[in-house]
Amino acid sequence: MKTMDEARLSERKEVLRDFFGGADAEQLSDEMIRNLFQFEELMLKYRCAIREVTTKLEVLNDELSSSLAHNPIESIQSRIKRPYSIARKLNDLGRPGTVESIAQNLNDVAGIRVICPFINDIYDVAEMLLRQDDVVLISKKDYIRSPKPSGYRSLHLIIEIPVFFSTQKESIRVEIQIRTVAMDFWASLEHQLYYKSRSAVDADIARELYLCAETIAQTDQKMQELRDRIEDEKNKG
Ligand code: 0O2
Repeated sequence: MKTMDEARLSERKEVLRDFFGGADAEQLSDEMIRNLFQFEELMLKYRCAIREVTTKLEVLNDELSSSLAHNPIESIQSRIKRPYSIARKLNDLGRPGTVESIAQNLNDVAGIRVICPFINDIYDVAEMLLRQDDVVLISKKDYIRSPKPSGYRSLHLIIEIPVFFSTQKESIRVEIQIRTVAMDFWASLEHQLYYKSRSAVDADIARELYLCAETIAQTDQKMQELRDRIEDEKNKG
């Protein structure tokens, strides 16, 4: 008996062959169509995982906003890595460029960015998310306590969560970057200006960007202190 995937594959094969193959449709092998189909299925799993983690974060934000008297999450963004970036990363890692290899070797196909108002919110959100018993922490990199040489700051978590489908449950990996509005401002601009095009000749620019990151970090720290003072005053009064 055909599995559900095989049945769906044969149902869609001819249409996909026409769509991608054009006039040379016959040259599009069954294997290529199968890979395309499997890739699409895998991306669907990552999209479902993003939806689950985003819901968890939104629930936490609602709950914490009543106890903390402010929203610890300013915004949540997400993305699925594009096919070209996936292929390039596998190639850089020296891993096979196959669909199986994506799930085995990449942790950041599903990416979520959480933007918080204050530094302490980052750790509150991370702690509460990781306390949930279906969330498994795979790795944690604290680039806030130990910033990257570029000046980049963020808390990075790789987690695994179960996603329930009609016939099975699968553990899917998601990368979560948590940072303040100020850290995000720096990282977004530095990403556009410099991150992907570093070279030895522009050390001056790297230095300037690093100094901007330091200034922003001091401002973040000051904002946290001001908030703590305001909270203390409120609690006293
Ligand atoms: P993109 O285009 O943002 O997706 P990894 O690359 O994840 O396998 P590593 O070293 O474990 O390897 O990752 P790391 O250092 O934790 O950083 C991963 C992501 O953090 C990057 O993804 C960037 O989004 C961000 N990042 C890291 N360093 C910097 C930096 O100096 N500046 C900025 N702006 N962002 C940084 P990608 O896939 O490299 O890029």
